[in-house]
Amino acid sequence: MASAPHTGISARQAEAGRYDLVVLANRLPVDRTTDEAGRPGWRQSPGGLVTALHPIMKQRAGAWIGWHGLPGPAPSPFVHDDIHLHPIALTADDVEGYYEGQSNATIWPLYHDGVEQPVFDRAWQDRYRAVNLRFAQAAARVAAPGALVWVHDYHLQLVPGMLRELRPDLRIGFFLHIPFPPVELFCQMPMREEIMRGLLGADLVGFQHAQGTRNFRTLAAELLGAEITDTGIRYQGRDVAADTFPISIDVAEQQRLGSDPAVRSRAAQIRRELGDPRTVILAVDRLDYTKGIECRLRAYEELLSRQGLDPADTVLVQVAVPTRQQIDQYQALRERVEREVSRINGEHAGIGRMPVHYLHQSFDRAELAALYLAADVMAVTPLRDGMNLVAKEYVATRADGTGALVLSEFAGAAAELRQAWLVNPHDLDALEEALAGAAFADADEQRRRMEPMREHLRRHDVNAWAAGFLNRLGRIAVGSRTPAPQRAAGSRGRWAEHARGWSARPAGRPVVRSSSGDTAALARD
Ligand code: ADQ
Repeated sequence: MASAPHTGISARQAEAGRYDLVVLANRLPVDRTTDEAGRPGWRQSPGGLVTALHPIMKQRAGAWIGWHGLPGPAPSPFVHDDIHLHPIALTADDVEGYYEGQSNATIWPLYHDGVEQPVFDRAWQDRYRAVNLRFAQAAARVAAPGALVWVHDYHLQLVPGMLRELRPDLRIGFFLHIPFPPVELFCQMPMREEIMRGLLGADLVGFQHAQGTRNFRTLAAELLGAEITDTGIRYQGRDVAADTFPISIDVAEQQRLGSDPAVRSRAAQIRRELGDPRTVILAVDRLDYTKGIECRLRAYEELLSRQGLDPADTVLVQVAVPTRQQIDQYQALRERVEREVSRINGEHAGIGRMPVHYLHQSFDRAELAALYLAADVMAVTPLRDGMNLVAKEYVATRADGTGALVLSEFAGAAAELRQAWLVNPHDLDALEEALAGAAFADADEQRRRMEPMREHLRRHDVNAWAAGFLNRLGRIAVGSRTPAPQRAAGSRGRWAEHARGWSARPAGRPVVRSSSGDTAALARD
């Protein structure tokens, strides 16, 4: 089969629905780079999902559909590191409405216990529908007959239902990386039935935690009148399986980094640079209000004030990765955190020593691993978190079984890492007790707690997670084709109207397909 110049993707693959495995995620697994001569290129983005899916995507020549990260036209489909990438174009208005708005200012806070007030906006909802339809159409175009399609995360919850209408032959899986909320919270959502119908378009819906799976089943019954069966959910004549698939990390790679002499020597250097304190506490988060950074700082400050921890001999390293900086709530959080860090340092620092080191930066994997090795205590105390991979990375990196993990009960990881110092991060006393307990644990206690967690992770790494989901999806017989009852046209049925219009009118929109397999015009739909 001839490959198109520049892209490496054959024209048939790009145009005629040749892919047996298709992954959809908001972002492509690559980031834009520019070399020294100013030439643009791509680099694989760091992250477990890419690592987990890379071998299977390569083996099955799968396609990945996602946004390339910049507003404007999408690049043509191309191959990077053996993965076939199909960029989706987002306009500046799409980024504002679908991504920053509906995804990150409505759904994100609502699904995280409403720890910040979700903002509801009809224009954002329309953008969300339009962009979800664009993703669904792209998948409908490139998927082979009977292909397996895996849709990821809260940005794309309407896609399974839309895709089911466009391509009933496909086997569709959906995995939610963040928590799925209880009925009373979810029901605040103006698009609630529409989102549930979108998700129920999948054959298999996966969650991080059993609570999310239970919430989903309850909502399907209460909101849409679906029948709950032993095996899943029966809705409009189809069976939908819902189950728990806790995501994990690349354990082997993390262990390799933890034993790498260069990383170990960097860890020793970090401790020296911090002034060789008795206790180094580390926290690594995206600078997000769900991560519990402010509660943690408050607990730490109280411990210093009460001499529960010695300010002269304790350092907290707070790494806060910049994230979603266009959104008001994130800008406000950054200001509050930075003010609090200054206040603590103002009150407790001495000449040449600072109780809080605040790093608003990204690090490469090796530097992050060195930080994990340098830390006596890892504080992972989100107010709510789907899983939290940092907790797992810390445990896997500590090859000698030392270290102490303080972990929020409200992180998905707490269901697996039971030997951590589990804590309610809203309870200041409990948080202080857990931090002090972890800081003063002896090596025996550290090993007694860390070893079973390391063993658990060895058996449950990210490859096992991906294989578990895909095998389960592959075994599911595609649901019966009982036609869905026609809905009266109304705001909640709008995407279905769009999707029906599109499928009934395949030539209704000008589609530019060059012989090189350039589908960019389609992606800009
Ligand atoms: P996130 O909210 O982004 O993910 P998390 O699970 O903690 O949260 O993953 C963060 C990742 O970023 C980790 O792999 C970590 O190593 C990396 N990272 C953190 N700080 C960094 C830094 N300074 N530089 C470089 N890399 C850094 C969402 C959900 C989570 C869920 C994941 C995966 O919110 O609950 O665990 O998806 O499903």
